[in-house]
Amino acid sequence: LKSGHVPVTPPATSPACQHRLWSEIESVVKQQVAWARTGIGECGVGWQLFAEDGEMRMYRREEEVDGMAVDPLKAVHTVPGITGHEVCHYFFGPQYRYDWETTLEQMTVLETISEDTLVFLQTHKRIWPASQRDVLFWSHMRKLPNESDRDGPDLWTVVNNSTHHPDYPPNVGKCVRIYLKVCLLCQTRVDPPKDGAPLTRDNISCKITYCSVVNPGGWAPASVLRAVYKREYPKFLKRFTAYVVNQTKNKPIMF
Ligand code: 18C
Repeated sequence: LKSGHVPVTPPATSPACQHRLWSEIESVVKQQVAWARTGIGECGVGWQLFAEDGEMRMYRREEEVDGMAVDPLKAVHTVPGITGHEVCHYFFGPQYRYDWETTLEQMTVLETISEDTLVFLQTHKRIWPASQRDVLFWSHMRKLPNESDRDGPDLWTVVNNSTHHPDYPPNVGKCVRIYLKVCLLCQTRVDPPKDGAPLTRDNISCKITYCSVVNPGGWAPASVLRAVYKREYPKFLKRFTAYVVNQTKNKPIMF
């Protein structure tokens, strides 16, 4: 993405704009999309490549808060045959989550703010000897108009951000609450057939950027956490994108 071509404050057209969380959703989405659009070499911070597989590259920065690793992650990937709208649709939709999220134990939708904005409570598999983790977050999916090419496909994003819920306070049961900020940003590329033939999935690809910061919320040795990151993030992005390719291969293209 070239800087300056996409508005970082798209028009607030979602019905969720009536909700108490709306101003936070607006500001976090704006900030996270701008951050996802900043290239690896552009921001003056030292990213370290830690995983590479075909088109996929994963970078992290080692950061600690109170001795706990909270390493920011940035991953980029290009996947043929799918659109940004499709990638965001399967990442956002609760009905698909158990299909691709391998660390998930249980997922509940606590609140439906609107069709593009949900509040989730999830428990994840335990890593011995640490305590099991849970996470409570709002999730918002949004189309960002393609300002650089008005006839080109729109960009799509899903932003997940930790929040509170009075009925589900943190750290009361067996789980330690983790805190996260996640942004998935997707740009569809179209390479139209030269002979004017109809567009097929062979003519499209999706550039995916995935950024996350996860605070483990309680004691977890940095070396174990970093080993978990290194194993789980590449596994997630490869498995999830293969899932989207598989789900969409015989369906009409959803731009
Ligand atoms: O973004 C992703 N998924 C979204 C939809 O679910 C959403 C949620 C993310 C939750 C991420 C936190 C997962 C904690 C998992 C605990 C580890 C389980 C390992 C089980 C091994 C059998 O945004 C995709 C998320 C991809 C997740 C990659 C793993 C991230 C690891 C984070 C570690 C957190 C601390 C765990 C404490 C462990 C102590 C050693």
